[in-house]
Amino acid sequence: MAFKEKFLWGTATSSYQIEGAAYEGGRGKTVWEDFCSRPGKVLGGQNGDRACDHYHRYKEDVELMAQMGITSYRFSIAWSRILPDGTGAVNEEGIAFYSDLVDALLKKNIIPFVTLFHWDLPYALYKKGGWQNPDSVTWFREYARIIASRLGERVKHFITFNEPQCFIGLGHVTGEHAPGNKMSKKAVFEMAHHVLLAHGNAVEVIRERVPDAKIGYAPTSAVPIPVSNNPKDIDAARKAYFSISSEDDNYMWNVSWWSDPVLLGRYPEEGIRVFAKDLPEIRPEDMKIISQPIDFYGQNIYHGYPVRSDGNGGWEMVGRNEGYARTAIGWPVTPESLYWGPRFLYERYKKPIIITENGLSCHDWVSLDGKVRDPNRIDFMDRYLKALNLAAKDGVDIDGYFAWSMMDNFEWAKGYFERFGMVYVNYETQERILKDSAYWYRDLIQSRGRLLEET
Ligand code: IFM
Repeated sequence: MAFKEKFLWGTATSSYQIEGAAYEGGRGKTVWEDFCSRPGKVLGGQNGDRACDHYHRYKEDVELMAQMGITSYRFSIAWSRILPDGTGAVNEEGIAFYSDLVDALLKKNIIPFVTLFHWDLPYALYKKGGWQNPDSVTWFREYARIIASRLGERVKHFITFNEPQCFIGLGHVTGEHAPGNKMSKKAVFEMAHHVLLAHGNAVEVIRERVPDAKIGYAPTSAVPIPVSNNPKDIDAARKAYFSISSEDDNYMWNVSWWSDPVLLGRYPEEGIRVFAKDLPEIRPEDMKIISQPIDFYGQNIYHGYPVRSDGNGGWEMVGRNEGYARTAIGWPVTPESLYWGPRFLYERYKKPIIITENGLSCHDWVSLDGKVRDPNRIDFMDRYLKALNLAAKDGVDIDGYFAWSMMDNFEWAKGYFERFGMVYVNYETQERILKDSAYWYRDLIQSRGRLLEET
């Protein structure tokens, strides 16, 4: 077994997707309530008002985590529960909720991994220009300071942003997610720069308050998978992974624009060239703050795509086989992405890697005997974790794996139609049922991963 003894066996969720209680506990409105209320934006006109009602049922949920034997739990904090208007007076009820959750986790020896921002921007801040407003950097710094000061004695693991590609790209380029805008490239690059500055400021302020904190970042990527082990194909896939294109519908969907500044202290040259006319002023002192040292590099990986050398030092995509394996949401099943992704990222950024999300949606339902059978999820996780173990064997420094998701939840524009959880949620009754995959994961964790090598 290549995984470390202290490997983090986790599950992940996010505030808007599970908490519910959208109008309780002093929580302020977020961009998602507004987006969901607009006709046609979310399948079935659904929203996260109640979701999994985790706000009221967190004790039961932590009990389920303990039954699964997870060693760490990644959750996000709703900024507007702490600061209903995004800035100003702290809402003590919001602090109390997360503080109680942290206590419940620690009581079960589950390490809390706090994500500061998983897309639910306070609506009041959106009305002030959201991420386009340069003040967003100080708004976020202050919010991070409050969280670090109030929870930092018990919480030692922090992630600043989840998938900036999505909340900036899907939220402001394609408009598929809240706040649902299609903005100019100039505006989008300005926002992206503010998000990176906000990240660096948060790292700095958490470090000041919690000197023993482990701090990371959780962008996402689809991974180019070399079609063969020929070094030319491997090199082609590596190039594809870090390349930048302005052609795509969502030009924010790339690795290097979001990660080079954070980990290498500079924007990628290709991007500077391709996006030149739309870039804001980038000052050397900005890069210093953006590249505050972090402790681990999180990455959300769900799938990849085949790539080969084009014979001229470049790369080209290769079509998939007809009838290729797909998850319920339609994403390809590509376990190799959990080998090549961590490997390429570790080579370039040289930071311990944590897979901060990985998983799939399945067509799960309750069988006549009351169980939820999800063999596809077990097979998927088994294959992906085997690939990750292989990456660790080949020298990639991997600290942990968080399955997405702990429980079924509100899948953004897809509403409740996609079930990503290892715990089934009946949204009518709020009953929870551990799916077969939850028991499989429990056994795997108990074996400290050894079962991966026995089957
Ligand atoms: O549900 C999302 C999550 O919020 C961010 N990463 C991908 C998941 C599945 O789509």
